[in-house]
Amino acid sequence: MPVRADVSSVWEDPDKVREFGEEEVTNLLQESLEAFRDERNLLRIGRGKTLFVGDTHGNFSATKEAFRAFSSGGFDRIVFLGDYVDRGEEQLENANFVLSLRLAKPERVLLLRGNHETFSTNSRYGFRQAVAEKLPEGFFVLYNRAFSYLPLAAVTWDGIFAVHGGIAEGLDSIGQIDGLPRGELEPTSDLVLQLLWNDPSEEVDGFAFNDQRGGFCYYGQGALAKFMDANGLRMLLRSHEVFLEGFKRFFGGKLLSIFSSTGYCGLPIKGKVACLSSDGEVSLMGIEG
Ligand SMILES: [Mn+2]
Repeated sequence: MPVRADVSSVWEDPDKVREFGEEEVTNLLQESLEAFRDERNLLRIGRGKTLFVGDTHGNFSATKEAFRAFSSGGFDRIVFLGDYVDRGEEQLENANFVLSLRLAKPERVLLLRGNHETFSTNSRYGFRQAVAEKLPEGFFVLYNRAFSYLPLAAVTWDGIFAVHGGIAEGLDSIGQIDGLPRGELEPTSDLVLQLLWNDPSEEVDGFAFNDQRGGFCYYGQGALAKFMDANGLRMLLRSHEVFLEGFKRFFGGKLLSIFSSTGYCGLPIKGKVACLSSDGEVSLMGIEG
């Protein structure tokens, strides 16, 4: 019987995550996999003050800062939009931290899958190496197995659609999302890949080939408006792209993109998180770290 990871103590003191040994990590990953597997692909968020966190990419201190803002700000829940690993200095700590939060209080913590929570991507951008430096062979696949069951998107009570990349060409209804396959280390579904990889663009109206992202799409205002009208949505909240100010609004404010790490790849990013009040107002908050 493996030693259980003490996720409640991590909730009280995030740095406790540094004390996890191999058995605790094994248990954390197995319990996370089982918890995600029991969730739907599309999470439903009921009315309440909600904090959204964009890419953190191994920046454990930025994630801790976001969690402090959540804890001290009277929030009902926190939603992470993916990209916990790759690039940063403390990728294992960052991943273990968000997984611990999710297990400690599942009703208050939601985790979505980012494009870096896929095998081919995190093999290339640092996570495989970060795991190999601290844990025996085999753990890299255990992490990816847990990641493969992460939910893909969420929708709030007041019509905000939250997803890592964006809308997908060929996906007309949010109701289709629950039917998409999960549990693949490397997603094979074109729609899953687009949800994780697509980027908005003011230069196109519908969908267009995105040559920066190797085969995925740009989506324009027309494509987004059509999707939002068909699904009774009012805003798309996503992450996935770096902006020096930590955010960018597109399409007259119908889309908000946030990035929550700081100092990403040597760039002086002013990381931001997004706050949704229980009245449905969306505001931005700066992240140090
Ligand atoms: Mn991304």
